[in-house]
Amino acid sequence: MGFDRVIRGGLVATAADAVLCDIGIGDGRIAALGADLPRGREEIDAAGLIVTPGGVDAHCHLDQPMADGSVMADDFYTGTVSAAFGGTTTVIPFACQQKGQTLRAAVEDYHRRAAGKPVIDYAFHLIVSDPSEQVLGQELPALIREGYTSFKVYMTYDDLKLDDRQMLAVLSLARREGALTMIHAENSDCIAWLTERLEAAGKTAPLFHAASRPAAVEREATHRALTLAEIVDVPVLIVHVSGAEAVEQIRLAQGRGLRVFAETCPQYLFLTADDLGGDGFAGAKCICSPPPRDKANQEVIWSGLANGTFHILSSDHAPFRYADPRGKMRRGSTASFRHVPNGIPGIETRLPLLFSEGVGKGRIDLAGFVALTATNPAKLYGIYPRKGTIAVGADADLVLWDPARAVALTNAMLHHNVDYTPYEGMRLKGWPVATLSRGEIVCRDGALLAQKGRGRFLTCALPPAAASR
Ligand code: DUC
Ligand code: ZN
Ligand code: ZN
Repeated sequence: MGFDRVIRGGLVATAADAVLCDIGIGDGRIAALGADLPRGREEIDAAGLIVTPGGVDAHCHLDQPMADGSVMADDFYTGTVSAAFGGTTTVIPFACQQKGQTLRAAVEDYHRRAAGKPVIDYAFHLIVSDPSEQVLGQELPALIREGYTSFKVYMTYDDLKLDDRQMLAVLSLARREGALTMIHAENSDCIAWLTERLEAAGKTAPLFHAASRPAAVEREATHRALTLAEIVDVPVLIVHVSGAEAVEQIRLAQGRGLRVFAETCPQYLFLTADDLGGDGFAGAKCICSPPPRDKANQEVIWSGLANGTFHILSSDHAPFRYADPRGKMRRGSTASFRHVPNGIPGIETRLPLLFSEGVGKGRIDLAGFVALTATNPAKLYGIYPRKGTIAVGADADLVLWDPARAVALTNAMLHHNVDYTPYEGMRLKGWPVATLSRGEIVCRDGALLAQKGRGRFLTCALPPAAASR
């Protein structure tokens, strides 16, 4: 029995090593790895290219209903097409419970939103915003057992936040059920107080978003989140860590032997708070939370990627159009930063940015790149080894990189439905030239070859890292 496809002669990179070899693909899976494999029905010449596992973007927001009336620009079609062009083959967005809504209704609604649209495979995290007795006693345990094994909780945002007591209740359920809790760590009351003072002083421009959420706000909440997790004795993952002060808390806890996982995002490597101060309202394009910090903090984040503090790098793609009454300009171009939807697009640029500026500039090695962007997220969220690696039996989710391709990033070349990229004009070296999902070529040399809706929903196993001791 021959192979459906053979990828021939690429440098095949995993989180462990990189080897020049062929990849034989059959029935959507990797069937063989080795030198001089027999010819396949189709041959892909990968000489001079690097082959990595398809990226797993374990923190992105697609078509998520928003309580403030803003509307995300990307649905499960545009978002996954954009992801695929950027070398990502699995996305894990969030089924978000609105307060008063059952978790089950949130999940069902999110499946309806996804139906018939994704071009790559996808799983769901949950967002628990209303941990009622019914949710904690019945819905959440049932959903975890059905394969929704990770959920995010917020310490800020009025429509989503939990208080410490609710956090403890949710964390102890995670411990009992073996689920992984992702925590957005910012101190809500401090943000509200600072925002009021800034607005009273007329400081409402986008730049002041950063001043309303200084590093201390993130540091305190990170410390508190880790303390709550320690009290319950449960592993947690701190999401979108922005800088040195939160990193210090995480390293302290890790050094004390607590099982603390951490995620960061490209915006904390490539943007600073100054980017929120662009002409007029333009800084709104870079409003996200936590906000980008400064160059010194960027260096600390780079070190954390290299030294193992961080386990995953996700996009936190939260797509709002800029010149749009449903997006960043929801309340016009003179609105207070408080009314600007939080989030920036980045589902397509996540991997190219880290490949070029991380691997290309020697800040991380190729194995580290694969670990941070594919293998670790797959392991942390219970879809490994089907996803996140190149091994016999794994899904043939693969990316072919041309390490020599020079690209000047423009929004026009991206495939999301957002009218800007915060990285406009950046010069990168290295680009994904083909992406395969379950052995099918989804995109190649700028052309989309996938059928809408071909992506499959993945249930997640209990994450081994979240198992209680
Ligand atoms: N912050 C979040 O917590 N979620 C989406 C985007 C953002 O900036
Ligand atoms: Zn968040
Ligand atoms: Zn997010």
